[in-house]
Amino acid sequence: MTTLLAVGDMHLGRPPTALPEDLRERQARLGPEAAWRRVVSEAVERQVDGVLLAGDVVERSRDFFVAYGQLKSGIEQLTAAGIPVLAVAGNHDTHVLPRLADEIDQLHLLGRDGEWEEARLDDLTVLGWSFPQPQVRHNPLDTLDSARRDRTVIGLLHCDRDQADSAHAPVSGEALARAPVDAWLLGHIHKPDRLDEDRPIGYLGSVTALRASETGTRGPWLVQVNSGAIVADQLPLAPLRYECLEIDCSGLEQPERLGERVLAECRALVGRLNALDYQPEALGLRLVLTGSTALGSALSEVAEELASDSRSWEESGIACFIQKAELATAPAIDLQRLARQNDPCGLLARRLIALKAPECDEYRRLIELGRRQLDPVVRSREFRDLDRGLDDQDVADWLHKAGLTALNRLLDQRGATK
Ligand SMILES: [Mn+2]
Repeated sequence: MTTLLAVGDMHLGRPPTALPEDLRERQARLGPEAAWRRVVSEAVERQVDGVLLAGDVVERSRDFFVAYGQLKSGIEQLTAAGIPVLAVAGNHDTHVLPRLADEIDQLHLLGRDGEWEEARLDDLTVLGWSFPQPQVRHNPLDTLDSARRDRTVIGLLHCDRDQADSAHAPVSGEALARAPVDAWLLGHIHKPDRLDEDRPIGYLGSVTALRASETGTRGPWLVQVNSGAIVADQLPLAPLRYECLEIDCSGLEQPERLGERVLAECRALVGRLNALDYQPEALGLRLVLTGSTALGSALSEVAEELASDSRSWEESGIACFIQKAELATAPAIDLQRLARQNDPCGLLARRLIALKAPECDEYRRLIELGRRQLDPVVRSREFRDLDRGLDDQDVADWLHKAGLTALNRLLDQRGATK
């Protein structure tokens, strides 16, 4: 059996964002560098046959020295344990990764200058391609020799899947499936795929949360190849984790009691995390307040207060903090009854009802209008590197949340009977 540890977007040099003040001084233990240290120890402990890095290993060229120090010490430990390291360059580290590979002998860069390259690793062939310049508008698979290889082939590639207009090596899922490769381990998109098929093809994801929106399990993947059968499992090694936590506020009598509710939910979540083999050092909570409640804006004030508190608390060894709190409660009102009113509240109520009914014309109209507003935001420069693309459900959810907030405020202002 051959075992590999495959690492997605690491972005050495990028500080983790959205940390509360008191955790900022522990940044070095929560960012990509700490994730890399965990990856290295894990690889050594498991005595894997190789470590693969799927590009965007380094955030940007000016992180040359810091990345050099961090990569070198990890790679030295791996080399001492007899573990080779293979990497491809992505759009972030197009220039810096080859320079680092020139300085660090044991870092083997695959596919320099955009030429596909094969390397032998134990019983496997690893096939890789590196970004020759930060923007690549053609599909790198166009130049891949389609002949079948003798050994099991693992493809290592940084690319943008199913985004034909992308400047970051656009590749179709179909082309990946057609290639003479038994598993594709991809970098670029920070959200990991499931990789649970017989022939795993997909994104490894960021190795630790770099932004608060990168919720859920993050970490390297343990890839085991046994006479041609490939199994990939994600190891939740990330030192920093974000989770969405839904808090049902129905039945909450006073807004001040929200804190207790949050603590109870957080404790349950930490309990689940503690049952895993690895624990994060810090856990950022993105609260979503749901349920129906008559507390309205009083609840929203308390939620804002919780979110603006820039301190963390300790729960079973994990530093927990609230990164944001979003109000998605339904007013404790009868939407159907309100919808019969001939005023702004009635109009909002009718639209909220329509947003839950995809089969009606009004739903289509609202989605169309919403999309016109939201699409430019999603495509804007700031967000373009995130997982983009809005489906109808996303648009409906955004509109529904916004509509509910507006309705809550309106009813509050009027002191209307709810
Ligand atoms: Mn990238």
